[in-house]
Amino acid sequence: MFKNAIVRTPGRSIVDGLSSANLGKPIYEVVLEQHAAYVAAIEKCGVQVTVLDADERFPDSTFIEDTALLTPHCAIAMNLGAESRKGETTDIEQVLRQRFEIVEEVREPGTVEGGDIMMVGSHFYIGLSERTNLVGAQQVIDILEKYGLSGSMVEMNDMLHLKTGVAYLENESLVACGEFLTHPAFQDFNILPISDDESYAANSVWINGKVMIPMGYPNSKALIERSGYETIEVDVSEFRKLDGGLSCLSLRF
Ligand code: CIR
Repeated sequence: MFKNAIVRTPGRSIVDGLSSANLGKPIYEVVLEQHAAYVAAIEKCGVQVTVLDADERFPDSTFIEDTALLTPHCAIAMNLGAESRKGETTDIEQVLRQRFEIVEEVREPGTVEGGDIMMVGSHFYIGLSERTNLVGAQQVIDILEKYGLSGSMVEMNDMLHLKTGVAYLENESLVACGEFLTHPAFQDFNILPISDDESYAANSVWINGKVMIPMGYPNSKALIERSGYETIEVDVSEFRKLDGGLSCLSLRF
């Protein structure tokens, strides 16, 4: 169960965020509305949300999930793989030090982004993406093992982050799309397959028994509900324009 979440208000500079989506620039007023609705949806799941001020220096800083991994034993501040995002961690480390006794760090030449890490109980799957390298992933695994946790690496080719295409919904179940449908790392799970035309819905988030899913993906919604979950739809279309999904907008612990 999650008790807390940390989010960061999007800044006006979000219009200059990294993107490969070709969906146009986000509209700031709508970004703020969608972000507020996202926070309200998490609160509805019984989670206390800390909202950090916007940081205009970093256009992508609202995608706060990428900056850290939070475990019951320690926080791990990431060294982001995207050059323009590296500075985001400095500020987050201060925030984490107020909440966690132990704050570990991923260091150069290792790079890891939190969107590449999927928690399954005490095990953490780490995608080797263009943002997360082997040295960084090994650093995270070494840190996890110090605290009785474990990690393993997942080869991947097609997606920005691991959790762009797979999300653990507890109960041995996960939603997956594309390359993760047949990926050897996930074959022991009950896989709820997300079709290519709804692949954005593979970035859903389990929070305290409910599944938050992006608005506008009816087949995925029906599939998840048929599998026994209550869903909460949240419109994050403005964040999609920057390759961002539901999970990347918060750190949950
Ligand atoms: C980026 O490219 O870094 C941002 N525009 C989107 C980050 C999305 N993060 C995530 O999926 N965890």
